[in-house]
Formats: sequence, C-alpha cells, structure tokens
Amino acid sequence: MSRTINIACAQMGPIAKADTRTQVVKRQIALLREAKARGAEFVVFPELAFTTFFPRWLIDDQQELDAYFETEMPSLETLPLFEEAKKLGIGFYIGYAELAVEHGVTHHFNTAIIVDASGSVVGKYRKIHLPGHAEPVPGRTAQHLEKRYFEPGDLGFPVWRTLDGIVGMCICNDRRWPETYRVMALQGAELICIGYNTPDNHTGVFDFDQLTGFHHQLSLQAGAYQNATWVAAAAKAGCEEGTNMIGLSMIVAPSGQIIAMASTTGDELVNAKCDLDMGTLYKRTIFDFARHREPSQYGLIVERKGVIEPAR
Ligand code: CDT
Repeated sequence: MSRTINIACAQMGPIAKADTRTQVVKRQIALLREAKARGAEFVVFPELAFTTFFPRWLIDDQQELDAYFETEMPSLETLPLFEEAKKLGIGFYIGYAELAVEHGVTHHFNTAIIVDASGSVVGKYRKIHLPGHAEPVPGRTAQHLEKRYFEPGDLGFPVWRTLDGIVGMCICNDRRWPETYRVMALQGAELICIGYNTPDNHTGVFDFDQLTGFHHQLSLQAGAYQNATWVAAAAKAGCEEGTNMIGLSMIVAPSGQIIAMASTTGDELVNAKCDLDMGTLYKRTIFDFARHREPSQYGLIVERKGVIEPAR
C-alpha cells in the first residue's frame, strides 16, 4: 500500500503589528482552501503564525507582551482555522506563542502543534533552540529577543504516528542544529515539519547575511538526507514592520533533493506528493543507524554544551 501523502507548505507574507488574529486566520483559511483544491492532505504553516514577529521589539509592558500569546488553542479567534481544516479533512502544523500555567507557574513558550484531519491535536512541541538575546543589542533597530520572551522547550523532540507515518516537528532555529533531526530520526521520523521567521540581517555582517537563504536551504537538505526523512518548511516572509524575512518555503525529500519551493515572499502555497516510504532505501543502506552508528564514541554530544579546546 502506497503511503504517498500530498503535503503543502503555506508560506505567509508579512503580518503587521496592527493585524488582528481574525484577519490572519482569514488568510490561513484561504491557503487551506487552495491546499484542498490541489489535493493536499496536510499543511505546514509558519512559526508564530497568528501575529507579527514580536521578538524584534523590546516590550517592557507585560500586558502588551502577553497579548501576543495564546492561553488556549484553539481560542475564539483561532477556532475558524480548526473548523475549516476539519471541514476540508486537512491536517496541519502551526506555530504560536504559548502562555501556559502549569502547577501554578506561568511559562512562555514558542510552540507548535500538529492537528489531524479530524481536528484533534496530535502533538505539541516547544522550541528548544532559542536564538538571539535576552537584552537588546545597542544600535540595532530590529532586535531578536527570543531569549527574553521564551524559555527553552521542555518536551524534547517527540514524534507521533499520524498521516499513516511517523511525524516530528521543530521550529525555525532548531533546523540549523543536527541534533534536532537526529533525535527524531532515532525514533523513525519520516516527515519533519518546520515553521520559521528568518530575517535576512540577523548578524549585521553582510558576508554572512547575504547567505541567509543558502544556509536555510543547506540546513534543510542536510537534515533531510542525513536522517532519511522528508522535511516540509514554511516561512513567514517578506517585509514585516521594516524587517525583510526570507521566503524559500520548501519540501525536501529524503534524498536531499528540493521537490517544491516558494518563489515569492508573500502568501504562497507549495505542495508535493511525498512517498513516506522513500526514506526506506536510505534507512536500509548508507544511514542504517543500527548497523553503522557508534554511539559509544559520541558521548561529548550530550555531555558538553560549549567548546573546550585541547590544552596547548
Ligand atoms: N525565529 C528564528 O528562530 N529565527 C532565527 C533567526 C536567526 S538568529 C537571530 C533563525 O535561525 O532563522
């Protein structure tokens, strides 16, 4: 029996600070309907998909900051997305800022969920690799204050049985770290979903920043190939409140080949028929982990966080 699934990435153009969730959800519903027209069964939306990318600003007022967070998912304003997806029989991945009160303690996470075609939340992931800074960098108009507004995710990198396969997820900066993919691949991941917001000026060094699109592509292709998994990644893109963010939403096969890629930086759907069995060839040969990995030699990966150079 074929396990070919029509997967779409719903890239979103900029979301203005003044845009309401209701306006944003209308755009997402339009993308869902286009996905349905193209036969897609699962749609990947971006990171923090319901609001503008607020970590670019220093926000001292907690009430103003918390207005970007969701205390429930779905909420009254986001529910129409869930209802439409269920009506269309489409599952989806979507990112949002999560305010959770657990055991009497308030937490702020950068979160993503997978919702299946029946409208049930199958899984939740909280972003582990938080980029940027906790304090504003002097002289920068656009900051990247994820380390200030979120705490690192506490759910690990689980995978779930859904879409007749094994599916995992991560969020934006996670895609640059090989550990992200490998932990999911060791649980048999066949599809990894990723949403992202990637500004094209995050170091301020042109030699680096001009390669932002390339580094994005390189990370996804390496992650897919080295772990014999499909990768579907959706951007929030375009010029958002004065910051340019890359598009290049794409679907990458377990071979490392790009199968579909967005050509704009606006709302744009790309889709592809993805055979979840395609990774099997790689999993049985070059990346047969059980035969070829040597974990006893990899201890430093989990024991050491930063670099310690050998003594001179
Ligand atoms: N959202 C997110 O994680 N963005 C980062 C930007 C670079 S770090 C300031 C990324 O890795 O794409």
